[in-house]
Amino acid sequence: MTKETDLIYSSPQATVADFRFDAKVVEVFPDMIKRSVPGYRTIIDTIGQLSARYAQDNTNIYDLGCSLGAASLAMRQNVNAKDCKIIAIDNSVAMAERCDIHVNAFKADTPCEVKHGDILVEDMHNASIIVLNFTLQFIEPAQRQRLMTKVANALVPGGIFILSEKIYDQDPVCKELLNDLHHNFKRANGYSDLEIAQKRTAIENVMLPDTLAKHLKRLDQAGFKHATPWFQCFNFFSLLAIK
Ligand code: GEK
Repeated sequence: MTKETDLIYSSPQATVADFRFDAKVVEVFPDMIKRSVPGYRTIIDTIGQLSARYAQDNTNIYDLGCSLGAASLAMRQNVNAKDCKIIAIDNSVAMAERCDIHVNAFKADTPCEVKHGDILVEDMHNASIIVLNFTLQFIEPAQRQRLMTKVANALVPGGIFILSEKIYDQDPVCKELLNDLHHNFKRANGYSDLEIAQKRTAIENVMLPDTLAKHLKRLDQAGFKHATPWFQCFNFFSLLAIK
């Protein structure tokens, strides 16, 4: 795993280009996500715990938008069910290549196939667990309901879907406060105001958060019978839904 510090936005840039998951980001990704996403480690560890409980024999487990495979790895180390296969998918070549090296550097009974592909088009079936950890926010909003329905259809009965996202609050006062608390979190993790501002410019056309209510509505429309948020810190949350 790469140990580089994220300095991508530390110097002033004349024009800040839209954020991309390219080779430069791959190098600093573990540091970037740890310092930017409150609760990231808790969420990854809990995905591991849930995989011990929900993986069913002879099923697939999907990690959609896997980046460097932190969730795949947590699941690989915790799945007890027999003859499961983890399929980790990312549409960034740089991410998928590094993920393959990273995830498969560890020995475990459950195999992990890393695919370079678009989660909107890749086949999904016979799944007992599907993880979408901070990826839906990068999917075009018009495609999100279709993806939720595809996820629900791919799950076997009793299968679990874990969705983590940045959200925004409907109430403007609360929205502002949660944003502020998140910026304080980033400052406390060593990001300067310049880095925070430039990253925000880079990401604002690429990452489009929804409200929690919108996520729950989509899951309901997709046919999930049980859904609940299990984690929230500032404007970051994770929920689980069971078919
Ligand atoms: C983690 N889940 O560490 N198809 C496949 N991958 C995609 C698509 C798509 N259509 N769109 C975006 N991605 C990870 C973190 S990062 C979140 C996920 C973040 C991929 C994109 O290339 C990137 O690797 C990932 O989704 C989002 O648990 O950096 O905030």
